[in-house]
Amino acid sequence: MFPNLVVSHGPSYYPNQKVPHGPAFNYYPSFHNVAVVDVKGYKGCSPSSKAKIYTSGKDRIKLSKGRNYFICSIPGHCDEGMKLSVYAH
Ligand SMILES: [Cu+2]
Repeated sequence: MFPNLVVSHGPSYYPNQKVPHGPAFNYYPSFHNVAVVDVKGYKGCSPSSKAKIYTSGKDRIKLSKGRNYFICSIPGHCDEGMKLSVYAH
C-alpha cells in the first residue's frame, strides 16, 4: 500500500536481531511522517497533541524499553496500515 515507507533492520522483520540504533524510517516527507504514539494512539490511529512527530524522511528513532508504537499521522494513512509496533528488550 505504501511502498515508500521502508523500515529497515526492524525487529518486526528480524524478530531476534539486535538493532543498536533503532529502526530507520525512510519515506517521502511531503507525503508521510512518523508520529510516536502510545498504544491508544496506535489502535485508534490518532496521535496525542504532545506526540513527537518526525518529518525528515530519514528518521532513526531510539526505542524505549518495551513496546514502541509509531504511526503516520497524515489522515487515512494509519487506517490503511501505515503503522508499526516494535518491542525493544
Ligand atoms: Cu503516510
